Amino acid sequence: MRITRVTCYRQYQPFADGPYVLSGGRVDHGFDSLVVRLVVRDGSRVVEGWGEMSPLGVMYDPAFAEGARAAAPLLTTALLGSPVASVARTLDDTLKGHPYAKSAFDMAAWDAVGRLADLPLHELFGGADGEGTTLYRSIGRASPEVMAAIALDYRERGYRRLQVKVGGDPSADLAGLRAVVAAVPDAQLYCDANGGWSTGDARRFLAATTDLTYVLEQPCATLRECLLLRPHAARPMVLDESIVTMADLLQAADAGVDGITVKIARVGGVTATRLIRDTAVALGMQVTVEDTGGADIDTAAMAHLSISTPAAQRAHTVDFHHWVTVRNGTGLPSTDGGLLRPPTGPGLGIDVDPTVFDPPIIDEGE
Ligand code: 0XW
Ligand code: MG
Repeated sequence: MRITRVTCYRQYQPFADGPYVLSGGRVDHGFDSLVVRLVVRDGSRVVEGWGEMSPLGVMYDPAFAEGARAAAPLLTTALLGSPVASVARTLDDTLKGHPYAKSAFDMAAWDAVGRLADLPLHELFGGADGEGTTLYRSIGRASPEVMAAIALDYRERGYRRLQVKVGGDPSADLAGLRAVVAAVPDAQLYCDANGGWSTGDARRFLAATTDLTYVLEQPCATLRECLLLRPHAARPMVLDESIVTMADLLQAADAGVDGITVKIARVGGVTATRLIRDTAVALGMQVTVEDTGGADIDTAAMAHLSISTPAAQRAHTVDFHHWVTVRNGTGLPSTDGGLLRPPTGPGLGIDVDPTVFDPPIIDEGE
């Protein structure tokens, strides 16, 4: 079962709902995605596998689209002729670090493995627990009136859970949060500072919101600051940007962090995501599996990894194919009722039509 051809495409995916605004004045307008196709031969049988990775601009994680494209020729050369089963090892032996640059290749290998096994990926990852995974939408930083209007719009579109972006001036953050709560009092809320607060800012925000119910997400930039804050936050805390390695996960669990968000690109692909997810589950934590960006291909991967996470410990995920104005696959089930359902076909279970892309940036092998 060797990889015989590698093709890479670039797809720009503008946001459907306008600019995405995080703390610290960070803004982005779309995902700049790397799509990878691997052709795998098993005797006379030939299958294709697809993978996708997009960072959120250059300002969210230590990752950037140009970096992924720069690493792609090196990774392509290493994978050509190599066994699909050891893709993660081959990628790590070839390039130290740069997990995001490896993610689409690793995902494509898993799609191919699922097709060869004739099983949807969630069957290989623990089996489906439930019908679908609760979807949330992010409300970027804006005036309280605009944030309230966006919250109402998302609720009308069926999203039951909202992630309110905070992490700036705590009193402005508070005004935005209270406007969202007034507009949709029944929504389940996460306040995501994306690491924008000092420990002092976070403590001010926490003190001013003791009457509200929400989960606190990534309050400060470093793992150390978040863990120093942990005993002072009398509410659940989940970490996202700070969870990159298994060591980060273990440190967070030991300090009483309640949950993690595993982003497929951040940790380097589906292989590493599974390992971190399963360890977090064994540690009794709440787990979200999602990613930094992408469209249908990436959403399919999130759907399989999420539905195979035990429902009692699964938080939520995102439907990126509805965040952007372009598509790159067909076959994702409906998200009615605010649920991301997994495709049932083998591998990722979606069909990718390469004619939607511009000519490939890499096409090697036969
Ligand atoms: C909401 N997200 C999943 C989308 C962007 O990649 C950032 C991320 C977050 O948690 O802020
Ligand atoms: Mg987050």
